[in-house]
Amino acid sequence: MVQPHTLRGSAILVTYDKKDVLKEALALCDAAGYDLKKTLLQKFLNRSKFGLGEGKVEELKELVESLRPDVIIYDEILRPSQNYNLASTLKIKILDREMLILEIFERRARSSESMLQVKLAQLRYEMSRAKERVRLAKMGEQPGFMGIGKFEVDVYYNDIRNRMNGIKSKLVKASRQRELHRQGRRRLGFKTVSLAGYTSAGKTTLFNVLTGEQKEESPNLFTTLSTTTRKIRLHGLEILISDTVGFISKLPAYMIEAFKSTLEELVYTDLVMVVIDSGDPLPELKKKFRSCVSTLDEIGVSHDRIIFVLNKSDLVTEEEILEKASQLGLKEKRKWLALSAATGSNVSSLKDLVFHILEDRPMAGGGESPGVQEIEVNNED
Ligand SMILES: Nc1nc2c(ncn2[C@@H]2O[C@H](COP(=O)(O)OP(=O)(O)OP(=O)(O)O)[C@@H](O)[C@H]2O)c(=O)[nH]1
Ligand SMILES: [Mg+2]
Repeated sequence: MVQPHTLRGSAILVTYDKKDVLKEALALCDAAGYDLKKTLLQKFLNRSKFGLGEGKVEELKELVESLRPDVIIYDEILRPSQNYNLASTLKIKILDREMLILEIFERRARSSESMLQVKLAQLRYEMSRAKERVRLAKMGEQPGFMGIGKFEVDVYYNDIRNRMNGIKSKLVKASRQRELHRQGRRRLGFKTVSLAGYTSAGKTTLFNVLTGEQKEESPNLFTTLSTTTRKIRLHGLEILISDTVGFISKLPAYMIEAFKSTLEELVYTDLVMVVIDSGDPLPELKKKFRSCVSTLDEIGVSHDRIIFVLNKSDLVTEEEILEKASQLGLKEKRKWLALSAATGSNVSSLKDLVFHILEDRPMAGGGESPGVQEIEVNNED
């Protein structure tokens, strides 16, 4: 199902003067649906008052006046006071990296659970800003911050908290439902495999190849936001395989927290396949790799249950792949292999590897009955 690519508005992008960062920022703007009128490249985006240096703010002001974009996209996480200073000086809405990612998530969410997760992340973002507003109002520094007085700020703050609690309890229910599903699968003796990795690494493409599915794959970031699970048979072994939401660098902890019930699947799975885009240049590859490993650590996935799949081998030579694997430290201590989900090359080796690992391993959480039956394994709405 291809989404109509509706535009959300026009924007000026402010990002770092680094090739890989720029590339990702452009892809994020595209995924969020912004038409870029201009890109401003900077060495530093975290100066105290505006994020930008004051001279650059002047330059930006002129650009805003001549190009009249709907928003400024600021590819760094801004403190509420920095956001406020920029917005009030430039008289335009500022979307920082967090807000931009949230807009993409909002656009992409399909299942009721992922919609709730996005809503929760948005409220958390609001909450961190509201806290700052309350703090400033209490200090009497900015009593009319964004036109809101102290009393209203407190009311607003409580309102956000109540809405968050409402959503959290719905998510807890969804999470319990998942736990029941998991128990059911364990009782039936299924082993489970999950696909994880940086956004656009090719997880869904590989999922489709392994399952014969036709889930949406695209060069856009965050194509997949909800988990899909399918049953496959590997050399006679019944396995449940799940496709999951992609990771991205600088994803704040609260966003990981909001997607926890989806990402939780990775903790309870027998094997996690981390898909890596081996077509990426080395610095980008390393950055994404680190971001995946740290997200997996944060969720609590143990290293011995991870294998690394260097995907898109059709885009690079064999020597390059070996060099990249060695640069990532995979050759010494990790299980890994290279393949191309697009051409199908070496996918059979992956199947063999997964089969051997799962066959030898006692299952996560026990359960011995191999009485396989048809069960509902699709978590999507
Ligand atoms: N050349 C090449 N392209 C690939 C390969 N695998 C995937 N792609 C392309 O990479 C892009 C991203 O693929 P997806 O499968 O949507 O990636 P994903 O990891 O599921 O991404 P998200 O759902 O956004 O996290 C698509 O344009 C795919 O066609 C491959 O082996 N070779
Ligand atoms: Mg996907």
